[in-house]
Amino acid sequence: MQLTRRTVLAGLAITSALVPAGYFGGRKVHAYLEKRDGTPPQARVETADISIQRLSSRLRGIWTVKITGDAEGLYGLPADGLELLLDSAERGRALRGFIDTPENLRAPALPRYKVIGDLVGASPALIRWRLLDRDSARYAPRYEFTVTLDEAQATLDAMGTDVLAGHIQPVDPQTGMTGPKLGFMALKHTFPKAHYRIATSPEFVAWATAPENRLYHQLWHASRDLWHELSETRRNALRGLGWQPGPLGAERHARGRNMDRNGSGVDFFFMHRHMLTIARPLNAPPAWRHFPLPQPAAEQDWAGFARYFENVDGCSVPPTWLTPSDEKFTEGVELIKSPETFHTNFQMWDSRYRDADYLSRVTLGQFGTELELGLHDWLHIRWASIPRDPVNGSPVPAGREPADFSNRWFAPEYDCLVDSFSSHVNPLFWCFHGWIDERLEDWFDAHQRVHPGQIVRRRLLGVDWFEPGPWVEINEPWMGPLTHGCFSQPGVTAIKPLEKDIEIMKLALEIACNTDDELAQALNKAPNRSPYARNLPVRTHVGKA
Ligand SMILES: [Cu+2]
Repeated sequence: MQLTRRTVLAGLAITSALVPAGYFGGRKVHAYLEKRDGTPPQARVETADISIQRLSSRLRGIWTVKITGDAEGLYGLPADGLELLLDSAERGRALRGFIDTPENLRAPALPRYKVIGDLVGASPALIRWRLLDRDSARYAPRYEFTVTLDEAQATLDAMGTDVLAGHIQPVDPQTGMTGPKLGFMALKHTFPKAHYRIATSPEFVAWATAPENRLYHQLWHASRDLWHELSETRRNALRGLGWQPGPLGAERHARGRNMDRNGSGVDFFFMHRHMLTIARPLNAPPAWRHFPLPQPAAEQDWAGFARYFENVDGCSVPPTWLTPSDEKFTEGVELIKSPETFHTNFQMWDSRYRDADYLSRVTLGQFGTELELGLHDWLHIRWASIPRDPVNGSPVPAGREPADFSNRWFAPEYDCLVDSFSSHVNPLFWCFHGWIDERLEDWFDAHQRVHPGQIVRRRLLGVDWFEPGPWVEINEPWMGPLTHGCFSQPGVTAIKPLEKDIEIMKLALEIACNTDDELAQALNKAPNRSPYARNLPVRTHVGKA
């Protein structure tokens, strides 16, 4: 038959293909086909929504497994002491991992069972995955898991440890049929804080945790962080105690309008360099060369994944946490801790703040302010663990109230990085403040290269420093009132007795932090949120791409 336009159209009409096409038109055909059973929708890039991302972050890590029932244990593995690694990419919808003995999970050879599952439609009430058997012919499924992430158990446990409970069904590798159910439980390993991994000397701990040094560090930051929000009455009260940030009447706020033009960035660099000159002889942990990399994927490097979640070198990013009273804080912490932010921001800053081209264009004050309010705040948050009551270990997601000076917060265990009362007790503080301090030398070198001699070195209060000039805005960096004694610096009369100095600092903190001023309330909707958490990122892509 000759194919003419008429015969083709007639043929199409008979097979009915033309009827819906003509009837619905282009877009309607598409909708029609999508609705037809059995016709899969076109593939799209889809990212995990926020509930899946939060489920993933609870699943990710190392678990100890217990299997009960007729056949104890998994075929080919010992009955007791098995571990489960669970992993899911940041906005991924797949679940991967392994089950094997703790030794095999840390060895180069592929572990026996691989976890494979997806999180589409998953919730804490229902998570499913299969185990693929390395020793089977085609990496066939050998077990099917149906589990629940036990919310009640996690809430009951003071440490908030997650528990997975449910059942396993063995799959016959020959027939694909399932066998009788076995019971399954898994307990998540708690994340060991840096404090357990990075040794510090008793002298360092004694100095860092001394009440006067905790209060000094908190008040030094609070005064300059909150100054721009305080009423004149409160400012005068702080002036009366000598705790205004800078010279009387010419105070230098660190946040708020024009903070990059008042030289407060110089204060930031100098005070922390001064702290480092005290802490280094006490063997404070050394500076990071680079910011530590995010976790490796379990599927690619299971041993590295296990090392990361055991926090072997103390530098792993601790898990994020939910703060029910402050959703913006929850979201900001999640984003700052994410692997993507490491690549979009932290590694970019690591380059920019060593780049002579950038450094030679900025004054010390501009550089200090940019670094303090950006990278520095985010370093404190990225490497922070959920704040806990140091006496009973229970989580305090929103953190210590800034003017709560109950005894328990003075315990050495309280080293929360998002609270300036405790951050310098944490070993990681010295790793990243050491990194920040070394950028000052890069800044000096950059200026020497481009306009030699314009920055002149000097010693100030026992610290290697710089003369004021075209690139250094401030002659006398602010260290607190002369009467305080600033971290026991020599040559300054400290308030005696020490108890009086401590009480003055507590009073000054109450004035600065316990504010009911309308302006402060309006500017800061979560009044107790740490100043380190003032500039929080927000999620730009919610749920589906
Ligand atoms: Cu500090």
